[in-house]
Amino acid sequence: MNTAGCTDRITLTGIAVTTPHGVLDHEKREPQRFFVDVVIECDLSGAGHSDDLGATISYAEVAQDVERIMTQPPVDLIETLAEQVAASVLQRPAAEAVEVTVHKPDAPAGVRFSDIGLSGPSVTIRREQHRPVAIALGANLGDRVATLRSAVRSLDRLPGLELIAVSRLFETDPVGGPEQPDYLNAVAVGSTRLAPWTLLERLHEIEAGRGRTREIRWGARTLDLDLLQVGDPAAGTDLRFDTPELTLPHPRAAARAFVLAPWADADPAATLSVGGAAVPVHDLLDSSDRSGIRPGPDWSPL
Ligand code: A4P
Ligand code: MG
Repeated sequence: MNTAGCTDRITLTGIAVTTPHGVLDHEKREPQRFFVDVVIECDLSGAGHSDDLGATISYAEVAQDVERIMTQPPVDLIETLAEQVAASVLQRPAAEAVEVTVHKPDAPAGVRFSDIGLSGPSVTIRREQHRPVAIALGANLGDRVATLRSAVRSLDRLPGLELIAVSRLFETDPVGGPEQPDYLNAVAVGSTRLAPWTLLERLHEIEAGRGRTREIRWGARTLDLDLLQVGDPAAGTDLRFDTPELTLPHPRAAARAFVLAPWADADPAATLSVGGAAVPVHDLLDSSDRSGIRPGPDWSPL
């Protein structure tokens, strides 16, 4: 696992809200000034090249969320407000990490603060994205075990992805496409800080590095890496996308034993969002056609 952070930033400085918060009774009645700074770490290269707001985070929306959180009924601590702002920013698919500072310049602290600049107490917190992720691996050309092993090694070294478990190998009959050799399939589960489109781009780079070409849909391949799911459907935090470039959850995962068998093996408690409901992957596997699925060679890739 590599934990290097993204260097791109979106910064909102000094969002000003006058509202009542504090431990003392009068602070809960009388509005006072708060200033909030938000620094979001996210990969801005896609937005920079496409000029597409959907590939970044709208700073206007973040600012409005900050104002909504700050104007909720009074709480005691600026720590509580900072935590809620951070959680709200991290709901955005592109956000890899966030730093939030809440200033309370007029806080009753029993001393006099300087009149210069923004003085007085503040708290600063930094929170990172940790979204569960499941990645399917498949190969049916070349030295399949060696390719899958080196793919797992590349995933394990990918900055922003932390692998937790990799399934056993399953030997599987090809589904769809032209006549082709049997596959070896596996699933890796972990947690990621990356935006799903950034992670998919990294998966495509790993495929390309193992000689993957794309001539025929569902044709034979040295390596296929698919994103099955990002986020946790049981907690209602799984990300949904419906574009040709990125569809989440993977539209064919729920019906394919060559995905479900290794997924349940890597994470026996996994659930998959099917029609908006979180369904145990084990149950999906039980009701799928498992006739073409056999144990593959032994391996311990991590
Ligand atoms: N794409 C959109 N969403 C995703 C996602 N969640 N994960 C786009 C991965 N890619 C996604 O993929 C085609 C396009 O889908 C890409 O541009 C990507 O941006 P691809 O890898 O070029 O082609 P593919 O894998 O042949 O297409 P597809 O439709 O994803 O195929 P499937 O459904 O993954 O099926 N039989 C056995 N036994 N074992 C297998 O592993 N694999 C397939 C491929 C067919 N039969 C198989 C197996
Ligand atoms: Mg694929």
